[in-house]
Amino acid sequence: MERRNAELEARVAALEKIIDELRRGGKRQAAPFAKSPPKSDPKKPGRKPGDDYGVKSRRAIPPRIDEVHCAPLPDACPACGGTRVRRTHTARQYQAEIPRGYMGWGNVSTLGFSLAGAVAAKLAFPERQCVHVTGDAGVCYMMGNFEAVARYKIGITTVHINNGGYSGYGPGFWGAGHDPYTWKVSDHGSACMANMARAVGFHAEDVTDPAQIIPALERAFKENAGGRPAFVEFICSHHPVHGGWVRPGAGAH
Ligand SMILES: Cc1ncc(C[n+]2csc(CCOP(=O)(O)OP(=O)(O)O)c2C)c(N)n1
Ligand SMILES: [Mg+2]
Repeated sequence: MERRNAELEARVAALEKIIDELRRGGKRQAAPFAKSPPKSDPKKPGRKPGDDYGVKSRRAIPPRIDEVHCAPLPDACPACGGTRVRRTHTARQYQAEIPRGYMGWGNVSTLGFSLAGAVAAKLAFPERQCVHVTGDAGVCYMMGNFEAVARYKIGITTVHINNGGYSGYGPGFWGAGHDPYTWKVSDHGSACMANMARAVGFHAEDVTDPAQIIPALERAFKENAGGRPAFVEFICSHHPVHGGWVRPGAGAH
Protein backbone atom coordinates (compact mmCIF):
# COMPACT_ATOMS: atom_id res chain seq x y z
CA MET A 1 0.00 0.00 0.00
CA GLU A 2 2.85 2.38 0.92
CA ARG A 3 4.72 1.54 -2.24
CA ARG A 4 1.59 2.18 -4.31
CA ASN A 5 1.12 5.51 -2.51
CA ALA A 6 4.71 6.57 -3.24
CA GLU A 7 4.27 5.63 -6.91
CA LEU A 8 1.10 7.70 -7.19
CA GLU A 9 2.72 10.68 -5.46
CA ALA A 10 5.65 10.53 -7.90
CA ARG A 11 3.20 10.40 -10.79
CA VAL A 12 1.24 13.41 -9.47
CA ALA A 13 4.52 15.36 -9.11
CA ALA A 14 5.51 14.48 -12.70
CA LEU A 15 2.09 15.54 -14.00
CA GLU A 16 2.24 18.81 -12.03
CA LYS A 17 5.61 19.54 -13.62
CA ILE A 18 4.16 18.98 -17.09
CA ILE A 19 1.13 21.20 -16.32
CA ASP A 20 3.46 23.92 -15.05
CA GLU A 21 5.58 23.77 -18.23
CA LEU A 22 2.49 23.94 -20.41
CA ARG A 23 1.19 26.94 -18.46
CA ARG A 24 4.50 28.74 -18.78
CA GLY A 25 4.69 27.84 -22.47
CA GLY A 26 1.28 29.41 -23.04
CA LYS A 27 2.58 32.73 -21.74
CA ARG A 28 5.58 32.86 -24.04
CA GLN A 29 4.57 36.04 -25.82
CA ALA A 30 4.22 37.95 -22.59
CA ALA A 31 7.18 36.46 -20.76
CA PRO A 32 10.16 35.71 -22.98
CA PHE A 33 12.16 34.48 -19.99
CA ALA A 34 9.71 31.56 -19.77
CA LYS A 35 10.94 30.31 -23.16
CA SER A 36 13.05 27.23 -23.43
CA PRO A 37 16.62 27.83 -24.74
CA PRO A 38 16.66 29.11 -28.36
CA LYS A 39 17.37 26.68 -31.22
CA SER A 40 20.83 26.93 -32.70
CA ASP A 41 19.44 26.81 -36.28
CA PRO A 42 16.05 28.57 -36.15
CA LYS A 43 13.97 28.97 -39.32
CA LYS A 44 13.94 32.46 -40.84
CA PRO A 45 10.70 34.28 -40.04
CA GLY A 46 8.29 35.35 -42.79
CA ARG A 47 7.14 33.88 -46.07
CA LYS A 48 9.77 32.15 -48.19
CA PRO A 49 10.20 32.81 -51.89
CA GLY A 50 9.83 30.14 -54.60
CA ASP A 51 8.87 26.57 -53.77
CA ASP A 52 9.55 27.09 -50.06
CA TYR A 53 6.57 29.48 -49.92
CA GLY A 54 4.22 26.71 -48.85
CA VAL A 55 0.54 26.40 -49.62
CA LYS A 56 -0.87 29.59 -51.11
CA SER A 57 -4.04 30.75 -49.46
CA ARG A 58 -5.49 32.57 -52.44
CA ARG A 59 -8.17 31.24 -54.70
CA ALA A 60 -6.95 29.34 -57.73
CA ILE A 61 -6.62 31.55 -60.81
CA PRO A 62 -9.41 30.55 -63.22
CA PRO A 63 -8.07 29.20 -66.53
CA ARG A 64 -10.33 31.53 -68.53
CA ILE A 65 -12.50 34.59 -67.90
CA ASP A 66 -16.10 33.38 -68.06
CA GLU A 67 -17.87 36.43 -66.64
CA VAL A 68 -17.36 40.14 -67.20
CA HIS A 69 -19.24 42.78 -65.23
CA CYS A 70 -19.60 46.30 -66.62
CA ALA A 71 -19.80 49.10 -64.09
CA PRO A 72 -20.66 52.23 -66.12
CA LEU A 73 -20.77 55.64 -64.51
CA PRO A 74 -24.28 56.68 -63.42
CA ASP A 75 -25.96 59.51 -65.38
CA ALA A 76 -26.03 61.67 -62.27
CA CYS A 77 -24.03 61.80 -59.06
CA PRO A 78 -25.84 59.59 -56.52
CA ALA A 79 -24.88 62.02 -53.74
CA CYS A 80 -25.79 65.46 -55.14
CA GLY A 81 -27.81 64.63 -58.25
CA GLY A 82 -25.43 66.68 -60.42
CA THR A 83 -25.14 65.57 -64.02
CA ARG A 84 -21.56 66.73 -64.63
CA VAL A 85 -20.16 63.25 -63.99
CA ARG A 86 -16.68 62.56 -65.28
CA ARG A 87 -14.08 59.89 -64.82
CA THR A 88 -11.09 61.00 -62.79
CA HIS A 89 -9.16 57.76 -62.40
CA THR A 90 -9.27 54.00 -62.80
CA ALA A 91 -9.13 51.91 -59.62
CA ARG A 92 -7.01 48.81 -59.87
CA GLN A 93 -7.68 45.64 -57.94
CA TYR A 94 -5.02 43.38 -56.55
CA GLN A 95 -5.15 40.06 -54.86
CA ALA A 96 -2.22 40.25 -52.50
CA GLU A 97 -0.12 37.10 -52.32
CA ILE A 98 1.44 37.99 -48.99
CA PRO A 99 -0.44 39.86 -46.24
CA ARG A 100 1.00 43.39 -46.08
CA GLY A 101 3.16 42.51 -49.08
CA TYR A 102 1.77 45.25 -51.33
CA MET A 103 2.36 48.95 -50.86
CA GLY A 104 0.19 51.28 -52.90
CA TRP A 105 -1.90 54.39 -52.83
CA GLY A 106 -5.44 55.54 -53.41
CA ASN A 107 -5.27 58.01 -56.28
CA VAL A 108 -2.56 60.65 -56.09
CA SER A 109 0.95 59.96 -54.89
CA THR A 110 4.39 61.52 -54.92
CA LEU A 111 5.90 60.48 -58.22
CA GLY A 112 9.10 58.50 -57.78
CA PHE A 113 8.49 57.29 -54.22
CA SER A 114 8.22 53.65 -55.27
CA LEU A 115 12.00 53.25 -55.69
CA ALA A 116 12.52 54.22 -52.06
CA GLY A 117 9.59 51.98 -51.08
CA ALA A 118 11.09 48.96 -52.85
CA VAL A 119 14.58 49.59 -51.42
CA ALA A 120 13.13 49.90 -47.91
CA ALA A 121 11.11 46.70 -48.38
CA LYS A 122 14.21 44.84 -49.60
CA LEU A 123 16.29 46.02 -46.67
CA ALA A 124 13.56 44.99 -44.24
CA PHE A 125 12.86 41.63 -45.95
CA PRO A 126 16.05 40.62 -47.80
CA GLU A 127 14.64 37.14 -48.54
CA ARG A 128 11.66 38.55 -50.48
CA GLN A 129 11.47 39.54 -54.12
CA CYS A 130 10.76 43.29 -54.20
CA VAL A 131 9.33 44.95 -57.31
CA HIS A 132 8.09 48.47 -57.93
CA VAL A 133 6.05 49.78 -60.81
CA THR A 134 6.40 53.27 -62.21
CA GLY A 135 5.48 55.44 -65.18
CA ASP A 136 7.65 57.69 -67.36
CA ALA A 137 7.47 60.71 -65.07
CA GLY A 138 8.08 58.50 -62.03
CA VAL A 139 11.31 57.16 -63.59
CA CYS A 140 12.55 60.73 -64.13
CA TYR A 141 11.93 61.58 -60.50
CA MET A 142 13.90 58.57 -59.24
CA MET A 143 16.66 58.18 -61.83
CA GLY A 144 19.25 60.09 -59.83
CA ASN A 145 19.16 57.37 -57.21
CA PHE A 146 19.66 54.30 -59.40
CA GLU A 147 23.44 54.41 -59.11
CA ALA A 148 23.31 54.06 -55.31
CA VAL A 149 20.95 51.07 -55.60
CA ALA A 150 23.45 49.33 -57.93
CA ARG A 151 26.44 50.31 -55.78
CA TYR A 152 24.86 48.84 -52.65
CA LYS A 153 23.83 45.71 -54.59
CA ILE A 154 20.16 46.01 -53.64
CA GLY A 155 18.44 43.37 -55.75
CA ILE A 156 15.11 45.00 -56.59
CA THR A 157 13.29 45.17 -59.94
CA THR A 158 11.96 48.39 -61.43
CA VAL A 159 9.06 47.87 -63.82
CA HIS A 160 8.73 50.90 -66.10
CA ILE A 161 5.38 51.18 -67.87
CA ASN A 162 6.42 53.33 -70.82
CA ASN A 163 3.24 54.68 -72.38
CA GLY A 164 5.10 57.50 -74.11
CA GLY A 165 3.65 60.36 -72.08
CA TYR A 166 2.09 61.46 -68.85
CA SER A 167 -1.39 60.05 -69.02
CA GLY A 168 -4.24 62.24 -67.89
CA TYR A 169 -2.36 65.35 -68.97
CA GLY A 170 -2.46 64.70 -72.70
CA PRO A 171 -5.46 64.56 -75.01
CA GLY A 172 -7.98 61.83 -74.30
CA PHE A 173 -11.66 61.18 -74.00
CA TRP A 174 -11.72 63.94 -71.37
CA GLY A 175 -10.78 66.62 -73.85
CA ALA A 176 -7.82 68.23 -75.55
CA GLY A 177 -5.55 67.93 -72.53
CA HIS A 178 -3.02 70.39 -71.23
CA ASP A 179 -0.27 72.16 -73.07
CA PRO A 180 1.98 69.49 -74.72
CA TYR A 181 4.88 70.64 -72.52
CA THR A 182 3.10 69.03 -69.56
CA TRP A 183 2.73 65.56 -71.01
CA LYS A 184 5.02 64.94 -74.00
CA VAL A 185 8.10 62.79 -73.53
CA SER A 186 10.81 61.86 -76.03
CA ASP A 187 10.25 58.90 -78.27
CA HIS A 188 11.74 55.70 -76.89
CA GLY A 189 14.08 55.53 -79.90
CA SER A 190 15.90 58.64 -78.70
CA ALA A 191 15.46 58.36 -74.92
CA CYS A 192 15.73 54.80 -73.66
CA MET A 193 15.44 54.66 -69.87
CA ALA A 194 16.60 51.02 -69.83
CA ASN A 195 19.90 52.23 -71.36
CA MET A 196 20.15 54.81 -68.62
CA ALA A 197 19.67 52.19 -65.89
CA ARG A 198 22.13 49.81 -67.59
CA ALA A 199 24.74 52.55 -67.72
CA VAL A 200 24.76 52.82 -63.93
CA GLY A 201 24.94 49.08 -63.27
CA PHE A 202 21.42 47.68 -63.57
CA HIS A 203 20.50 44.63 -65.57
CA ALA A 204 18.10 46.26 -68.05
CA GLU A 205 15.76 45.23 -70.86
CA ASP A 206 13.14 46.71 -73.19
CA VAL A 207 10.09 44.57 -73.76
CA THR A 208 7.81 45.10 -76.76
CA ASP A 209 6.51 41.55 -77.19
CA PRO A 210 3.84 40.49 -74.67
CA ALA A 211 5.21 36.93 -74.79
CA GLN A 212 8.45 38.31 -73.32
CA ILE A 213 6.84 39.86 -70.23
CA ILE A 214 7.18 36.79 -68.00
CA PRO A 215 10.61 35.65 -69.32
CA ALA A 216 11.97 39.21 -68.88
CA LEU A 217 10.72 39.33 -65.31
CA GLU A 218 12.23 35.92 -64.63
CA ARG A 219 15.61 37.11 -65.96
CA ALA A 220 15.34 40.23 -63.80
CA PHE A 221 14.54 38.23 -60.67
CA LYS A 222 17.50 35.93 -61.35
CA GLU A 223 19.78 38.97 -61.49
CA ASN A 224 18.19 40.28 -58.30
CA ALA A 225 19.00 37.03 -56.51
CA GLY A 226 22.67 37.76 -57.21
CA GLY A 227 22.36 41.27 -55.73
CA ARG A 228 22.03 43.19 -59.01
CA PRO A 229 19.07 45.51 -59.45
CA ALA A 230 17.06 45.19 -62.67
CA PHE A 231 15.09 47.60 -64.84
CA VAL A 232 12.46 46.23 -67.21
CA GLU A 233 10.90 48.75 -69.56
CA PHE A 234 7.58 47.71 -71.07
CA ILE A 235 6.75 49.67 -74.20
CA CYS A 236 2.99 50.14 -74.14
CA SER A 237 0.37 51.93 -76.19
CA HIS A 238 0.37 55.69 -76.06
CA HIS A 239 -1.64 57.04 -73.12
CA PRO A 240 -4.33 54.92 -71.52
CA VAL A 241 -6.62 52.70 -73.52
CA HIS A 242 -9.82 52.23 -71.59
CA GLY A 243 -12.55 49.69 -72.01
CA GLY A 244 -15.93 50.29 -73.61
CA TRP A 245 -17.32 51.39 -70.26
CA VAL A 246 -15.72 54.84 -70.63
CA ARG A 247 -18.08 57.54 -71.85
CA PRO A 248 -17.02 61.05 -72.83
CA GLY A 249 -16.75 63.36 -69.83
CA ALA A 250 -18.79 66.55 -69.71
CA GLY A 251 -15.81 68.84 -69.33
CA ALA A 252 -12.13 69.12 -70.11
CA HIS A 253 -9.68 67.45 -67.71
C1 LIG B 1 6.37 64.67 -57.30
C2 LIG B 1 5.15 64.79 -58.17
N1 LIG B 1 5.13 65.74 -59.15
C3 LIG B 1 4.04 65.87 -59.94
C4 LIG B 1 2.96 65.07 -59.76
C5 LIG B 1 1.72 65.26 -60.63
N2 LIG B 1 1.51 64.14 -61.53
C6 LIG B 1 0.64 63.15 -61.28
S1 LIG B 1 0.58 61.96 -62.46
C7 LIG B 1 1.75 62.79 -63.40
C8 LIG B 1 2.19 62.21 -64.69
C9 LIG B 1 2.53 60.74 -64.55
O1 LIG B 1 3.07 60.24 -65.75
P1 LIG B 1 3.78 58.82 -65.79
O2 LIG B 1 4.74 58.64 -64.66
O3 LIG B 1 4.31 58.66 -67.19
O4 LIG B 1 2.59 57.80 -65.53
P2 LIG B 1 1.35 57.44 -66.49
O5 LIG B 1 0.20 58.20 -65.91
O6 LIG B 1 1.68 57.82 -67.90
O7 LIG B 1 1.20 55.95 -66.31
C10 LIG B 1 2.15 63.97 -62.77
C11 LIG B 1 3.14 64.93 -63.31
C12 LIG B 1 3.01 64.09 -58.73
N3 LIG B 1 2.01 63.24 -58.49
N4 LIG B 1 4.13 63.98 -57.96
MG1 LIG C 1 3.56 57.57 -68.79
